[in-house]
Amino acid sequence: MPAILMPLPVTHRPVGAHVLPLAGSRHVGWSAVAPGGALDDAARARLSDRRADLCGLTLDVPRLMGILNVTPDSFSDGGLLDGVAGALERARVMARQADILDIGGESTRPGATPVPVAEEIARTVPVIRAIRDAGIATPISIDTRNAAVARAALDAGADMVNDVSALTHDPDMAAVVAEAGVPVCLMHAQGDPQTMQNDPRYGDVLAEVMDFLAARVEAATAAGIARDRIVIDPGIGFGKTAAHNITLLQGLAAFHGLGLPVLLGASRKRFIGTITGVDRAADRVAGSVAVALHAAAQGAQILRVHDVSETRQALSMWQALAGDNQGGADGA
Ligand code: HH2
Repeated sequence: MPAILMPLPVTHRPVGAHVLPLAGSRHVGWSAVAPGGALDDAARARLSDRRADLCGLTLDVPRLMGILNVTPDSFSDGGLLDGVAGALERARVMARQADILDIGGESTRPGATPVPVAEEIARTVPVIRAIRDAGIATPISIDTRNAAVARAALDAGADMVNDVSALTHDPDMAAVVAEAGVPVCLMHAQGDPQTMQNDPRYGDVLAEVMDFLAARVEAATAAGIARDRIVIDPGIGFGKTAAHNITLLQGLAAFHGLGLPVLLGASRKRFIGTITGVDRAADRVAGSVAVALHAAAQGAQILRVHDVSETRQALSMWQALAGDNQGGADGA
């Protein structure tokens, strides 16, 4: 693995000779005057180039992925939705401000027990069908590690797959994604949900997570998944201590070096409780919004959140303050 390139993100500054867009962002640039030598053209392009559209969405502004868990046991919103009608109502509200709806039928919180595939399909597919039957056209991602669930969800109207195992859990998953020609999010996790928070360890968490994602991107493309349909995610909270999560968030911009859109899911997670002392996951909204704004300022393209309307409000203000850097003159 070559040395990690750490672009220094800058906002409030027009793009010009010395400030290039970070990963195609309209709001975030990076200083291309590298201390200690020039970057080669390929590395510069990977850090700056505009990412391919995802599910019809341009990725030059941060996009919100609203979480719709149809599970009895998710860590913060499990058991809240009353059947298909309840989930549809929540989807209708979320779709007013979310760019993508992420529907999950299996909790992957620390200590969660796996759900039989038939049960996961029975939880998610009727909700996806109901959303489509109601004429809600917002792109839907299916949050699953299982190929049969992904296939059933795509047949019912889902548009992309969000796999927290980065195609390692089910040997058939890569083929399902490749055949369907849909985007996929590859997320890093250390261990599986049941045991992942039992003393997670890394030598260099940022380098190891980047190495893992680079290898999974290679495996996905080798399985026939187009590179421009792959999204990467450092997997906040998946086999990580609060200190590991903070290191990954501080270094988030480095992930743009892989040349792919970055998704971040930190919403209401335990490390926010550890740092703030807020015990109840549903009360961690303000902390979650702070992390979302930090991720936006690091050029993350997709923010996976429970509290769509609060995050949208904060993001709208951040976007107004950050300005639109595209096509501006040099900042001199
Ligand atoms: N986090 C969770 C689930 N899916 N997918 C991606 N890509 N990134 C994440 O960080 C991520 C994810 C866990 O959060 P949640 O869905 O709220 O809880 P649960 O797994 O208990 O349903």
